[in-house]
Amino acid sequence: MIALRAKDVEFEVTYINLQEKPDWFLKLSPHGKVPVLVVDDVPLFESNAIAEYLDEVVAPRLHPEDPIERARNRAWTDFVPDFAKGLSGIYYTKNKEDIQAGIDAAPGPLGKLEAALKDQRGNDGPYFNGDKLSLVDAAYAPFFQRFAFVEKKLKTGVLKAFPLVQAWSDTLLASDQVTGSVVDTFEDEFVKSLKRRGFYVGSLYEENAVAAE
Ligand SMILES: N[C@@H](CCC(=O)N[C@@H](CS)C(=O)NCC(=O)O)C(=O)O
Repeated sequence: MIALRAKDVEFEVTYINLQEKPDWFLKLSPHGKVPVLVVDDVPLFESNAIAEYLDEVVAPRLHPEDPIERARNRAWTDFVPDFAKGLSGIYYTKNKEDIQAGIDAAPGPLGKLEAALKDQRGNDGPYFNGDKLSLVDAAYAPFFQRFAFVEKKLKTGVLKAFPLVQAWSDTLLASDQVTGSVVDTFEDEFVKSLKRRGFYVGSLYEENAVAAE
């Protein structure tokens, strides 16, 4: 969605209830996962494959023009699952004690990302490649968004030790292309899913916990 918005493409969105996936969706999505982009009746799946397709067919180019830089951006996009696990390891936990284990593990992937931003990207930001949002930004942004929601409750401060990662996250969270990529109720929906899945952090949103703030 971020890439579509950055390219100003006209598109229609259908949100899927992942608890009750409709049959038509399961026919389109081989792994039963979102996102899926249907182009001329052909379903494309996997975020990165969709983003790469869009970048090939719709201007403006969001990947760097230079093949070496492009390969390095793709390599850092491949790191997203490790990075996402580093952050979600903090809040996808069933009890309070496991949150600490997540906090202890997060500096591993965050440290690698900090080093990439410091030594490898070759610019001062604020986006990964400089002054414009690119596909690597679009790949990381959703995970920074979710972490920012729970961080309001957990207040772990884990990003503070990684100032370049923190600054990158701040930039992405302030970008219209990122904030406009989700429905207005996204935070509420995310919190509902945390509660439904029985994660400890969900309990911090109970009526009393909110009122006690
Ligand atoms: N590697 C896939 C992962 C997609 C994914 O995990 N989607 C989640 C939502 S963020 C999903 O559809 N989960 C539903 C399920 O697994 O049943 C991609 O990047 O597109």
